[in-house]
Amino acid sequence: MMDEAYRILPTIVNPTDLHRLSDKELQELAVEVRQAILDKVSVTGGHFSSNLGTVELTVAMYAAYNIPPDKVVWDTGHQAYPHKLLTGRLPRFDTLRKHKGISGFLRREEHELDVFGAGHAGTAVSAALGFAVARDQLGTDERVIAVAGDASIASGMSWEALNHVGELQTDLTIVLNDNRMSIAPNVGALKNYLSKLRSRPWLQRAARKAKTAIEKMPNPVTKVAAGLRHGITHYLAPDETGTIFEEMGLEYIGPVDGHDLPLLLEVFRNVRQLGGPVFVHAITVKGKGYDVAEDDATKWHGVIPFDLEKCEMVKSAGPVTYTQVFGETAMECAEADPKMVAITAAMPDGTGLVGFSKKFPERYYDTGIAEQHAVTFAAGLAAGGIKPFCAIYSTFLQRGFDQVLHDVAIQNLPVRFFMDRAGLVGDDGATHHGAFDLSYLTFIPNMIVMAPRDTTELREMTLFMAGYDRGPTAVRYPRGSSDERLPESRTPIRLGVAETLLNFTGKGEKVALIAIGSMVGPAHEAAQTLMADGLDVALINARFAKPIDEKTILEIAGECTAILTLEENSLPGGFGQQVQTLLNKQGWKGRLDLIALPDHFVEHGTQPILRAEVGLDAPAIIARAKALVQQPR
Ligand SMILES: Cc1ncc(C[n+]2csc(CCOP(=O)(O)OP(=O)(O)O)c2C)c(N)n1
Repeated sequence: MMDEAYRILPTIVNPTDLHRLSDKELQELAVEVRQAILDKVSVTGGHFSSNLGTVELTVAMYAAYNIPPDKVVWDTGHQAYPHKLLTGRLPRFDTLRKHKGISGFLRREEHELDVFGAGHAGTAVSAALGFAVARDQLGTDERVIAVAGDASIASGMSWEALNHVGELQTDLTIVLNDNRMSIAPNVGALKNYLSKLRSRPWLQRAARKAKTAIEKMPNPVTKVAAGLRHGITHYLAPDETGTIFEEMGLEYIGPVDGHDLPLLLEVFRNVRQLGGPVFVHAITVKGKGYDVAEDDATKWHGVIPFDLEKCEMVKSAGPVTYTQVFGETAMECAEADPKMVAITAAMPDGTGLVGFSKKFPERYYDTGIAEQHAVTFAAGLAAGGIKPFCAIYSTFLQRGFDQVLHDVAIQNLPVRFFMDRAGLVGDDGATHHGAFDLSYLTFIPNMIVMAPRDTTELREMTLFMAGYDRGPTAVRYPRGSSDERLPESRTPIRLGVAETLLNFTGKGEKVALIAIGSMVGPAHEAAQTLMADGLDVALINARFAKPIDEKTILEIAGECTAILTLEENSLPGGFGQQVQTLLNKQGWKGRLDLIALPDHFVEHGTQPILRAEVGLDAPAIIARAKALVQQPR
């Protein structure tokens, strides 16, 4: 549908524009918002099923509240496309997740009503409480809402925040968007508890009854508020014990049908009047309104462009991915060793562990969005004599940094970390790039840190890690597949030993490329041009970021006066700086250039665009190498 075909949505620039609409027009608007998500995301790709589930919630909140100054903090932000559409971004929606286009998440730089950016889950309640307390400190009176999903609310941070909310008792509304799904089906005891709450009488029925009672009251505003506070919530289930949220000092309202717009409008208009912390439990359907997405919300969580009419998303087979190779090798390791177990933190599909979960269900653990727990759980398993494979994306392991250091490394426990999505991930942008793991892991004593040059090497490194029991090990690998142009000749993985892919030939000015992981491919490509242009190029595949192969590096340094290091990790604390320290220590007098990610947050865009933008592709390497050899010695 062309943008002109929407009647109301193009007239909405700010949420306050919703105030001039009748409830019937708001219904129509919700239909248009859902249609816009279908129309736009089927063309751009992006997060899909979560957004279809938040349409009515968003329309109702934005109609009932006064935004701005009222504030809504969205957890993670992958379900906030309705928010984007109701804040004037329909004309830019075709640029969703494209380079220089609008982000797939909330970003403060993008819009003033993206009041708090995110991408990692579990931050909304903390941030919203911060806004609420800032309001109290400053003496203003706006309302603050946090919207969190049922998987995000189970994360440790959310519970730390709820604990604090219950203590502070300030005015804050937490909306639980409960669709029973994480990316995969949700897990954990809290999920079971939420199911119990869902089985209570739904607010819809009670509200109608309460409404009749409230309507008889003389002062509508205060009485309705009072009615909700002391009527509906207790009216709902007078015989039942309080929910855990009530026990923690929050007013629990729900369960409420998160797609019943008239009811949601009623609820939010009333909740807005309530003081203190309020917890609204909305039941939604992930993928709502698009049958195939309702039926398989995991498949439709994040989509590539697809045929909207045929409901078909055709993923081309493509070369084998790192994720697949890890998944398969993990199963191979489990076959060989009954003590091996695998752990994911809510990412069974993304980490490649679905096959493992089916083949070895009793040796597979999904902790939910709980990276900190996942790491210390793995440490406990290792201390208890089990061999944990802990598969967490590079960006999400940042959450478990202290656990890696304090629980795993100090005790030198043989936990194996598998960090998918290392380097630039593409369309998800700054919150998801795995830009820092080589830095944040290599300065930890006892850690062994590797990066494979291709998928075959990932398999070999995984097998190496399975057999290494003397302490913690980690391997980081990029999103996607490996560079097919690399030579097939292999040397076995040995601790701290690099692989020499190209030796000096003695013809031309010498330059050595020392690359790690995903940069070996582009370095190899660049080397072909540099050699054709008359340079004598050596190429080292470093394999280990810790311990680095000092012997090989010093040998090569002894033969040349120009070295480039290459890594898809930020410069500070990364691989190149370790090489630099080593060469400085040895008093090497040559010319050194470190190619790495820049010291700023890289935005979203495809991986090739971003790699070119930050100078990590072959043309950039060629230019840097030529500039280096032209520098005076
Ligand atoms: C710290 C962290 N770990 C993992 C993820 C990956 N992730 C993105 S969305 C999501 C599921 C969120 O589920 P829920 O909060 O219930 O929201 P829904 O998508 O169901 O609306 C996960 C695991 C993340 N964004 N942040």
